[in-house]
Amino acid sequence: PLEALIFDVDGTLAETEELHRRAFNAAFRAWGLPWSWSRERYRALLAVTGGKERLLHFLETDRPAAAERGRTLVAEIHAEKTARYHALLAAEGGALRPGVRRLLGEARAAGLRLAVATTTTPANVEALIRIAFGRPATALFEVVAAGDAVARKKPDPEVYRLALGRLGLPAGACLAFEDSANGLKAALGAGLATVVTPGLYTDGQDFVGASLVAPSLEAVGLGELEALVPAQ
Ligand code: XBP
Ligand code: MG
Repeated sequence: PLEALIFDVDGTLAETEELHRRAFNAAFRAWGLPWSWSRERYRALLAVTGGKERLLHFLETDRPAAAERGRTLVAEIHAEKTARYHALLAAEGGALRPGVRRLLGEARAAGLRLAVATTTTPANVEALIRIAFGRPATALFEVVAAGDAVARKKPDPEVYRLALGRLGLPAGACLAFEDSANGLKAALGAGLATVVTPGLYTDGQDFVGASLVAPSLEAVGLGELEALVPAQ
């Protein structure tokens, strides 16, 4: 039976990728770098998960001269980007995707356990949850498996395995929630039945293997979710 729900953050709880993109561009400007990622460009860049990994990939493929300073430059720009992202979240609010707040409430009321498995940093999870719920992330999610806690980011299943280990549950007792093909691959790789709600940057991707694909969680109820995992 269903015992826990494990949520991706970016794109799934909230449409944060546009804020991430703008935060990257603001960080480039702050560093005097004449780089700017358009929405179209960012859509392609999202194939590389993890902000630091994405930036390194951009340097290696587009800016070989800067790539020589590689990881140091990436760490510096990324720290600036994280600060800009927090400022954007604070200024514009962390609007949750439709159905997210209601489903989390229903799940808690039904005694389900809640976890997060994300590529972004714990600080970014904390910032979003505090702004959206007015509470610390740990007040809502028993387990937060995030970013650099694993060696290999999504689509590798490691972050989902970490979440399952911390919950102390088998994959068959849990459901994953994702918005992207990379996230879905990670969840499936850990043996999890997965609900996909494609978002602004992930619509049109390949979601084969998902247990349910819905435009959002707005019309998704707990009963429907319970039927997606084995009864025994
Ligand atoms: C989201 C990501 C993250 C964010 C940026 O992937 O790839 O990198 O874009 O966050 P998922 P950081 O939703 O599959 O976890 O810059 O903090 O990495
Ligand atoms: Mg995502």
